[in-house]
Amino acid sequence: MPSLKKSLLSALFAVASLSANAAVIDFEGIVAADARLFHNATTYSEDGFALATDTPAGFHNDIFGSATTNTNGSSIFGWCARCGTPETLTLTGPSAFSIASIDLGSLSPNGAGTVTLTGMFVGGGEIVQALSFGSTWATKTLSGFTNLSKLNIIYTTGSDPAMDNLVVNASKVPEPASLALFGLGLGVASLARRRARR
Ligand SMILES: [Ca+2]
Ligand SMILES: [Ca+2]
Repeated sequence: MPSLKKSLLSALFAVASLSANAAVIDFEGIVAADARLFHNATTYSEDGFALATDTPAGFHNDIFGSATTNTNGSSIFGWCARCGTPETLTLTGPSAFSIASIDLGSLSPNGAGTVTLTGMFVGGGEIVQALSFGSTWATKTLSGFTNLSKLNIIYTTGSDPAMDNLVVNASKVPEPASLALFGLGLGVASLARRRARR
């Protein structure tokens, strides 16, 4: 009975997706359109994720409102406008997490350069990807950045990097009710399999 099996499977996937926490870190909601706030911040939190810098106050780690500088029309996070050395931003989640994409651009109409992402896997090891940025904002799709304990976002070359819309997904410890449902689903699925074999 393939259609029953299919619907059972999709029900299972629906239950499984309850244990994931998808979010977009978009830096909205705390800055007026014409403001430049969060100046020289060292930590920022959104959707259960935290962004920290290894560079103390004195550099630019700002959320810029949509009407300032070279934004994408919304609030963005710009950093390291005048760093002499690379600055590392570190993203951590409420648990192991993945990141599917990030928007990169430049604060300045003439800014361009390279940002390197290094994802640290929960079980050890890392994945590294260098991404170019320029005055035109672009979405960078990432592959393999899953099951991470943290993500380093490092400005490596150029000037005035900025980012927005980090599409992240953190695994969450399933609640007992979800676990019970999941177990029930498994039982029904194996029953259906047994029936189908007859
Ligand atoms: Ca958000
Ligand atoms: Ca934004």
